[in-house]
Amino acid sequence: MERLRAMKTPFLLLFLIFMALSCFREQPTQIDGALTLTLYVKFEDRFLNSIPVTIKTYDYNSISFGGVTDSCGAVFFEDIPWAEYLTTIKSTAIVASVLDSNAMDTVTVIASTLITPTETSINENIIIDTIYTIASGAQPGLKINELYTVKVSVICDQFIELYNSSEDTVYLDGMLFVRIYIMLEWPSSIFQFPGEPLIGREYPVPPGAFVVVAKDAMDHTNIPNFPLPESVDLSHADWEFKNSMDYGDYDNPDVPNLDNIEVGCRTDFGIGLSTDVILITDGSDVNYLDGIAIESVIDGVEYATSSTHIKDIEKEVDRGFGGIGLTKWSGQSLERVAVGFDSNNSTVDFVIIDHPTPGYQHE
Ligand SMILES: [Ca+2]
Ligand SMILES: [Ca+2]
Ligand SMILES: [Ca+2]
Ligand SMILES: [Ca+2]
Repeated sequence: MERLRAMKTPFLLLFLIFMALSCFREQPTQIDGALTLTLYVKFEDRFLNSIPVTIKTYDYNSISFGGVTDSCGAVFFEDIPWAEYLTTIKSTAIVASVLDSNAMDTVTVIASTLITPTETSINENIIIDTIYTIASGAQPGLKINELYTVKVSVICDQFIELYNSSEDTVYLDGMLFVRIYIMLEWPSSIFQFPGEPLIGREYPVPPGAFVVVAKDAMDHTNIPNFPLPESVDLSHADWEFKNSMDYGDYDNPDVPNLDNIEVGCRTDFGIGLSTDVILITDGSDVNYLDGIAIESVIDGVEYATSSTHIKDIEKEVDRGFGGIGLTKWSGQSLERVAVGFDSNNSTVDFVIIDHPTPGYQHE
């Protein structure tokens, strides 16, 4: 009994102090268990206003709180339990255009950040932190890492290289390669990996692995009567585009095929020499007649040689375009500046390299 009474008293005291302090919210509370969290939300160098922010802790039966950033880009959470919080953001935002310094673009920004209070800090009950959002589509995953499009001659030595920048194995089963004519509603070549989209597990790509998809998987440097040493040997590509309705389309028996799914299409996968948009999608939307669903897009890259090019794909997929200065027939290639690096803005994500690098990253 003695011990019970002794334990009850401090609890009662704490409760009374808590009640008293909660009447004066402007005073800092120093009670263990109360935290004041101020989060600033940024995209690139700009603070974002009117962005919904959710914080959630699993420490106390998974409690979550929501708020919206003010005109300074700040959101406040007061008197919340002292705990580790997962901060998540997914919202449309007005951000600076990458192609026109006087314009703004609407993009979807995302963030998923862990906020951990430290007991060693002087003001352990007050946390002020900045959440850096990224464009949706820039998170790690399967990336179009290189596009070798300009060729060295009329031969079909083009390829697209994928790279898995995530920490998880991804599966190519049922994924689509799509060439875009104008915007997602107008695809112009649609080829599919074998297997079941989303659930298939036949064609794994481990973390950090490259996948070379050739237009025609042959050694283009050593074609009888037409040797082109400056071209590229794609006879060991991982995959090749082969339209089974195009009997003239080369088929390397040792290299598996992606086949065309577009009714009536009898040509190989088209890759524009110096201007195009190439997408990889998860294959969940194969009804291409009403366009390609943006939710199914895993990665998309636009490229064009001219700086005055007008974009052909939604800025949600790629805010800019790479390839300014690419020269037809030069044998140059377009590769991400660093392996898998993706900010969803191909203007800065890609660089022109002198020679293609199928299956590896340029130095
Ligand atoms: Ca082919
Ligand atoms: Ca083949
Ligand atoms: Ca991307
Ligand atoms: Ca490469």
